[in-house]
Amino acid sequence: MSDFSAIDSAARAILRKNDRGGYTIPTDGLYPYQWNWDSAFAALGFARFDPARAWRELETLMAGQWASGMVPHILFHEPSAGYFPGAEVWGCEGRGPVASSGISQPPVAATVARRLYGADPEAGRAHVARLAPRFLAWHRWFMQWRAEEGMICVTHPWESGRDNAPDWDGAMAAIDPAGVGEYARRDTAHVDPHMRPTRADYDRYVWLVQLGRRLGWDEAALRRESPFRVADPTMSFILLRANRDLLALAGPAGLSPAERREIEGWIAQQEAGMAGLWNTELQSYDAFDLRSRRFGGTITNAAFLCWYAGLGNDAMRAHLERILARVDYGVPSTDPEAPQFDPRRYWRGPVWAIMNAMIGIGLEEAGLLDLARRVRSDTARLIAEQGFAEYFDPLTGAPAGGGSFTWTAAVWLGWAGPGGRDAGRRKAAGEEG
Ligand code: 9WN
Repeated sequence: MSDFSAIDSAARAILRKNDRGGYTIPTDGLYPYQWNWDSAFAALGFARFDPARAWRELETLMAGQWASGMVPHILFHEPSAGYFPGAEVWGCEGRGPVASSGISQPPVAATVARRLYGADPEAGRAHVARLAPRFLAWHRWFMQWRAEEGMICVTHPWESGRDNAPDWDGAMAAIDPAGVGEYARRDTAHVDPHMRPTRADYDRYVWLVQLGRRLGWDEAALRRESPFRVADPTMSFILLRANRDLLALAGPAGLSPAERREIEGWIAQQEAGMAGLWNTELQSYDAFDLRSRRFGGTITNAAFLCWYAGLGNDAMRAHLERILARVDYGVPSTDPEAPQFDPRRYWRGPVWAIMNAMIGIGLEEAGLLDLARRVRSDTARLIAEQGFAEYFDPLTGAPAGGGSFTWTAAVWLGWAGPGGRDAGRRKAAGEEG
């Protein structure tokens, strides 16, 4: 299909259809609530045709912030029977202004806010002034509770946003989920179970939620007691990028000199900490299990977020070239040469448009234009040929997971499609977006 304006309209229609009035659900049925990083990407899509709605998306997300600064990974605005685990399982009543989960997700929001602001500084000024103190408190929460040796860790695979990536296999195997009890998954009623995490994964996901609940979602207790504490390349690279973008917004947002120095300190701490994510054996960035002091041992698409954080190198470029040469559609979530590679199972092989967008943006900024073009055109081709799937098989392009997916539509509008290319900059220059 080469009628790009028809694809643009279809993408807009998906955002409108998934709009629940101020927040956007990822897709109807499978994910009926507001998810954290999904919302940030939704804003990127809305920015193309309704900037006010884009800002609203970020504002409803940040309105769910806890007093600790944490911004939950799910905000359960309206009850729904379609998803497990719901608010009653998390046990976070009264912790935040909106019913929510007890963990966070990669902080993409400040980066999106910078892009929205760049597209129209005049309209954006009041929004960044309101939002930046919230971003600051959220990033501070990460630095206080999740920074270990300058790396940013997750306390649940769901927090990384890459639920069943091989990165967590070692830490997950160390959990004995005995006593987790009976529970009924809802995801496999919506999607082919072969495209979803396994039962063994789910037992441990639920076990970790029960642990967090038992510990009252107390971060100090989690740091002391949870067997699952893994330094995550997604979280580390995305937060570093978000800190740089927040610093860039400091002027218009009216952050104080002390607050700017605080952000600069975080950036320095994170830059130094990245060495801890470098697996010399693999010659790649990798997840690092802080309990066992072992690397994950597999290259995932998260490692290729290094350029997005301003930290790429030749070894990572060589890995990306090697991996792209093995698939028709990049970037697979797991190295196709690794034994864990499974082209249809969620984060163990499939291509995800949002990861491609961040990888591609980083490559463009680093001047690796051929690679950036390949990642962008593969993403555009997948969407044009297969529609707005949650994820795609990197070997055949076949759509997988949920359909009519918000972030896939948003990535088309905001980055992969012809209109998304440099939309922010063109708008700022007074041209059509
Ligand atoms: C758990 C909503 C979310 C994404 C995650 C993706 C998936 C949830 C699930 O869906 O996770 O948070 O139930 O599988 O892995 O990245 O934010 O789209």
